[in-house]
Amino acid sequence: MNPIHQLYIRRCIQLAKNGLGTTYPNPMVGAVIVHNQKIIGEGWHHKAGQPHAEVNAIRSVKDHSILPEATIYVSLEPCSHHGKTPPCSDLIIEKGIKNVVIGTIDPFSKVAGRGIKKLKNAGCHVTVGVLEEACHELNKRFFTFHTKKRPYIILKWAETQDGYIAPMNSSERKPVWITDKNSRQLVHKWRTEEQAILIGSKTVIKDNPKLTARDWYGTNPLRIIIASTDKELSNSAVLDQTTETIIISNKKFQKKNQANLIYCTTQTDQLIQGICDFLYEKDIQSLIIEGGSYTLQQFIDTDIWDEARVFKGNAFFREGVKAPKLSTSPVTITNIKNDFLHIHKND
Ligand code: AOF
Ligand code: ZN
Repeated sequence: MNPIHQLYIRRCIQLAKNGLGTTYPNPMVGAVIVHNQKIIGEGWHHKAGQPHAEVNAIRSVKDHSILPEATIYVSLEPCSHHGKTPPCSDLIIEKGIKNVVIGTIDPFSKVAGRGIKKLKNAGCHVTVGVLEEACHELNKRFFTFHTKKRPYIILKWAETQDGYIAPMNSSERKPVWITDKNSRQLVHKWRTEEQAILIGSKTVIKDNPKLTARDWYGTNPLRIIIASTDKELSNSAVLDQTTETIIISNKKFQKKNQANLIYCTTQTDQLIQGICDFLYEKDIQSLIIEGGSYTLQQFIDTDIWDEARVFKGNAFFREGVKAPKLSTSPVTITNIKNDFLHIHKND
């Protein structure tokens, strides 16, 4: 593969990452415009509803008269449809840009190759599949959502050296910390990167967490709680109505919807699949699950998860709540440098 193409697509990926956590339900996309081996324009997609990466890159070019001799590099196929914004492929054609280099195809059904077709039909020279794997990885949430019709699911927990996530009796309604302050801050950063966060009611009762990203700069994720009754959740921080919260159950609730609070009954006995279907309908593309052990294990046992991030603390509890077990699928551990294991499920 052409190393120059790879260089500029790598730059597109770098630019795209500026949108981590803010582009939902859109993907992160970066674009670079090159003329005579010099970058003359750059852009990325900031937020759904706002201009796409290609538009921002084209707008950043001072002299539009040289665009017909330039090459545009984009990490994702330029769109072909009228969504919240007009089609990028039309703009590329209109500006006379003849060379287009694309990282990967857009899996969104309204695009899915049509952008490439439009460009080719207009006489553009199109190269597709440069650093394809990296471009795919960049938008792992968006790709999983569109191909598997469910959110990208990250499991997160912290366990002691002897494999417990909580001590035997912790009835204080606050968490017993296994990890240090830095890892807690890292988790808050992670919360800003995902669209939603989910826990079971046992964790609400035991730890009374807020599930916000207060130790980091960014947006709080949508809170999702699996519960059976209203009583389980009374006087809980997750009901403070500061952030949108969904209470999800396979039983009927007495309560009516309130501000920032939605009660949802899944129609199915298969709770985990029901949750995924519900989140797909709501356009939620990513979910971080922060416990407890029972809830995490339900996702593992139904084999509906993509990634696990497991902290190992120094403590020994000797007894308590056992940590979940990743038993159903082969996995790859990709990150053992830091203080958490980064585990990816192999499909
Ligand atoms: C691109 N460049 O930077 C992005 C693209 O509602 P809209 O108009 O914002 O369209 C959203 C869809 O456009 C999104 O689902 C994805 O298929 C594509 N995103 N395409 O050419 C971009 N963000
Ligand atoms: Zn577009």
